[in-house]
Amino acid sequence: MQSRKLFGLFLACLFCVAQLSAQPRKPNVLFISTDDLNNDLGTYGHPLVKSPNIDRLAKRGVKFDRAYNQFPLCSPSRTSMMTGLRPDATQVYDLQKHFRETVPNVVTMAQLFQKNGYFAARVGKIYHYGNPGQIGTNGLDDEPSWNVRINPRGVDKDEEAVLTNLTPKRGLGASLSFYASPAPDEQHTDGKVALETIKLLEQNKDKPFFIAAGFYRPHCPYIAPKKYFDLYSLDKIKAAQDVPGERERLLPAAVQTPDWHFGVDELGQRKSIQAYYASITFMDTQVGKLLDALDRLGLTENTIVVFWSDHGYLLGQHGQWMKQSLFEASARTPMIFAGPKIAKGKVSGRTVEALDFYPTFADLCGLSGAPANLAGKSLRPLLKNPNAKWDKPAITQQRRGNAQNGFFMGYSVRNERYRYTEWDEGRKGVELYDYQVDPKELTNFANDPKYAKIVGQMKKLLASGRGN
Ligand SMILES: [Ca+2]
Repeated sequence: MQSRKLFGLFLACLFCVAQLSAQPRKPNVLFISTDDLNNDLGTYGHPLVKSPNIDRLAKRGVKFDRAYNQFPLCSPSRTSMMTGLRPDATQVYDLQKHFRETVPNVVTMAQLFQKNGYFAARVGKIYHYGNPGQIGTNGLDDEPSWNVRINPRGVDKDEEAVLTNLTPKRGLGASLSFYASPAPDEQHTDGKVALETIKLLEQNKDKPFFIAAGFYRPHCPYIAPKKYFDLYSLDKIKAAQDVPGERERLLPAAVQTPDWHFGVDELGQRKSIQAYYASITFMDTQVGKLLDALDRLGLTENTIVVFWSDHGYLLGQHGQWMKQSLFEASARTPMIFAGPKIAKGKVSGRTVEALDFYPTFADLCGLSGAPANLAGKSLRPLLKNPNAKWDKPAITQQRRGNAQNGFFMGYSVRNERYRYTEWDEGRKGVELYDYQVDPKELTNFANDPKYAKIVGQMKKLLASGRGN
């Protein structure tokens, strides 16, 4: 009798083990982040830029055409993305303040992965890192977020001494500066980011992982191996054409600097664009190495791969360069998802935000214990059906002013057709752009009576979106 009972117990155990092993393993996440990359990619229709690896990721996933960051500056954007909170909740508006000072007990996205049994690691820049100043350090990292963190440092740091700087009065991290390096990919910081990430994939392939690969290019200084510069003939690269009267017409608050093109001449602008594109293709090659490694390790099928940039980048439009503005090219970012249960080769035109990553991963990976106050929304319905109904707009904000004279904020709301922006709650002006008739945002329709109804609608949309 006793032995029969034991046998029964044994069978029950066997059944349990079989059940457990039959449970589908939680999907892994490889989160690929880049710094200061706009949408100048082949897959987004750019006529010159070569990005074959990001393009092939898009071909097997969902590409968002209207994805926006919350604050087009490294630390505010990245902090918002990793905490799932709007910048007004984290109060991180600059490159100095750490969110643990303001929301000390927040559970970051990476922490939630850990709490759910995932291995969470980063290589390179995920939270803010002075680029290039803090390469090789932890930067403004958040230690509790990671099981492992790796800070590669490449030959590009040494090459800063020999680069060409067209704006020597600006800090190197905000300069138009470049260098076509003789050193191979593997010796550059981003080459090392790829190699170190691949090592982590190899070492941790048998457990659920959230591995974040944080590339530094195409952020300036635009240092990349020479072979990538050779892909872009200078005579094919055009500088942005200044539009007569635009300088006088733009709201002073709307421009990041009144120093048009930083005073750099047209040839210098074209050389900067060439170097920016070279940096994109160099970074893209490193992305390809990660995708190849997933294939080689048999991980592609069960790994959600995301490609993202912390914000966009202006290359001379509106006389402006880089970020910190609420124009489309600064607020917009590439965003691509590929992996299990995600539609293949689809494009979504819905307005989505970087802070949607957190609830999306929590949803796709079945993570429990996600904070109740996440401001984003799971993109799962759009990853299944990219044209699904969706009514959430995207909100981007930017601070202006300084400590001496006071700061003020600009808030911008984007739906599928319009962008509406209020500077200092409208005291320093409002803007309305209609991308259907004016894709280069050259006409501010905010005071056009024909658009009065739209302004009213967008104003409401902004007020409701800012609050969550
Ligand atoms: Ca950045």
